[in-house]
Amino acid sequence: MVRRASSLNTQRLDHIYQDVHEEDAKLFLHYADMTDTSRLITLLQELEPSEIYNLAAQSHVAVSFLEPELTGEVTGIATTKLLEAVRVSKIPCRFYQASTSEMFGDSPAPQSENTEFRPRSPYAAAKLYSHWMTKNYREAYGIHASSGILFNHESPRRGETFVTRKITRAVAKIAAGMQSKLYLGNLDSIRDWGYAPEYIEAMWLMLQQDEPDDYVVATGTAYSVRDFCRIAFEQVGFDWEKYTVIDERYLRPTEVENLIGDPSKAKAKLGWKAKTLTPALVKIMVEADVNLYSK
Ligand code: F7E
Repeated sequence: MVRRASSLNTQRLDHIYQDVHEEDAKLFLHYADMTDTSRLITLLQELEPSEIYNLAAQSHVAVSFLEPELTGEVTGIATTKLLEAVRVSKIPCRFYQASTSEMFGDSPAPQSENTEFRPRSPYAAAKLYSHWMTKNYREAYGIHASSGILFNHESPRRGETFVTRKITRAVAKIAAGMQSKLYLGNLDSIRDWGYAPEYIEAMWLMLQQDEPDDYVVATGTAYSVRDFCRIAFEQVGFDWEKYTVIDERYLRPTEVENLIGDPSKAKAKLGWKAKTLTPALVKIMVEADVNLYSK
């Protein structure tokens, strides 16, 4: 599904279209907006999908403090609209909900499927609502609906305002002489950063199981924003401290300090394990941005 906008916003899918004749195409985009229940129903009736992946969200935690109501509509209520569309259309499809480690908030690490949820942002509260609604539709209506509680997952296609890509892009631009400083907020936050393509495989595996369930997907390792920054600058032989400046504008009203996942259940039940750990991920992302900006 793609939201209609007056300028194109599908750049991150362009590579899938390249050199493909229409008859060989495997990807089709359909105009729809998650807040439009009747469109969700007509689209489901038209396509009769076998699997639905709900990744739609206002997904930026800092922005959710500025737009809490919109975040609630799109990241929260819209999930119910989609689940209702599945229920009333009676199409026997499987449903994936993109839940998030942000739902754990300030619960002590490591966090697993049994950890208490203590959300610390409008984004996290909206995602937790969607998480519980997914579970409710599973139990109340027997829908094959699973939630993946994914910890941060990144790649060269990551949006430029999330901290990993902001750092790797700045490293590449500084190395190319196109930027002089990198302005960041809280360097102390600990995150469990994995490689997005592997996490997508875990999502797919959840929908291939006989029974729907909830799974934590993570590497189980911990790095601070400072660590990420240091490793990224090391890739181009620079000292991160010379280029990084703290800017209070990037601090959040409430912060999530410590997210480290316990992926034991995903390993035992899905046979899934992260292969790319944070230092290797940093390398992939810095290399991609260095290639981009050296052009
Ligand atoms: O922040 C700190 C910031 O925005 C990571 C989303 O995909 O993952 C993501 O949420 C940490 C935070 O991601 C800057 O305060 C410091 O502690 O990259 P982020 P996030 O908030 O962890 C989860 C799993 C999701 O579900 C979300 O949708 O880095 N930080 N300085 C900064 N963060 C940003 N964005 N920009 C800075 O300048």
